[in-house]
Amino acid sequence: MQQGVLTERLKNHAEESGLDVLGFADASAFKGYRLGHSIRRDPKLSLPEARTIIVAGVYIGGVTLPIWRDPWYGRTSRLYLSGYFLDMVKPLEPLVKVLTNQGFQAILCDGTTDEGSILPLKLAAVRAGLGWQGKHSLLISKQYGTFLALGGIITDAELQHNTKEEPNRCRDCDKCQQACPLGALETPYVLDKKKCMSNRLALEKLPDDVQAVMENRIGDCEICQDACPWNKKHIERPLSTQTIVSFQTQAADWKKTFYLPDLAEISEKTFRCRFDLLNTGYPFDIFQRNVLLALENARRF
Ligand code: B12
Repeated sequence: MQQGVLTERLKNHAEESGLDVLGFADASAFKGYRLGHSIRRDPKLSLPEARTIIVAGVYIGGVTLPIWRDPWYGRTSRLYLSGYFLDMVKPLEPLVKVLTNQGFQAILCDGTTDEGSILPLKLAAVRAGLGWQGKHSLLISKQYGTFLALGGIITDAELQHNTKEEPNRCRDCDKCQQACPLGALETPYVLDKKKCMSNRLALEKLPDDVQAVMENRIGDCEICQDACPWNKKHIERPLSTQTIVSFQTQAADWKKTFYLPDLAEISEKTFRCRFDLLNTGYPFDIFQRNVLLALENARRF
């Protein structure tokens, strides 16, 4: 099959799969990627004949819950609720099938393999022309802001690669850096994982400085994203069909799901039934600890 025809076929499947953006990039190594010898740096370490990285995004910005402003409800993130917390696999499977049916190899970027992931997705997305990395280090798309969950495929198919990267449009804006209450963005473009609340809310022992600013957060933080002007501009629109379907199977009634006094009572079994579908990997005891602390904060409010 011709390169152009295959690219078009993949684009059609992407649309049917509920993917909002799709880009193609060459599969050379990510030289500036500072992760030592991580397999993520070089797609050819995963697939020696790699020629193309396919990067896809699903818009998740529409998942704002008004109850997040109420201290009696547990707050999470759009990524958490989207079910693509660790990786975005399901919507990409049809694309893998198109490629393998044509005799190509295609490997999905899946957070459960290797060292957690096989592709640095933000960098891959920049190369594929989907946006630029903001000072919060996240990918900003002109159309969707930071609210794109990303997924990727490495393949040996030679597809039409993007050749023009989006220019960085952050200029002198430092709203995300100023907004982070824990100083995780002191160096622009580099997230200090050791300070980031999203990371630290999942720690076994919750540090005091996190407890002091977590409010009703029970997992994840979106403060830097809420401050980003590109998210204020971006178009609010309903979620793609696929995302809505997966959401409905998870929890039809978010209000009931996140009411803190009820959450504090749920058993590990109920937690598994309700929250494992969100693919967050959060252990029950850490989730429960955060719920109890959030409840304490609500009582103090
Ligand atoms: C591990 C991980 C985390 C960890 C650690 C992140 C980290 N930066 O170290 C933790 C748990 C903290 C985390 C948090 C979040 N994550 Co995360 N995370 C990942 C994961 C699995 C790997 C990222 C990784 O490899 N990080 C390692 C570091 C080294 O990479 P980096 O931040 O890209 O570092 C680069 C910059 O520092 C850059 N850099 C350095 N100097 C300069 C200078 C300039 C000018 C520029 C442009 C760049 C630059 O170079 C480094 C690369 O060498 C990816 C999925 C994936 N496969 O990519 C999701 C992913 C990046 N996360 C994502 C999200 C949404 C989040 C959260 C917002 C979660 C939330 N609350 O909703 C927060 C982000 C907060 C923030 N400001 O970044 C999304 C990003 C989507 C997007 N539009 O960008 C991804 C792609 C997951 C997904 N399914 O879509 N995450």
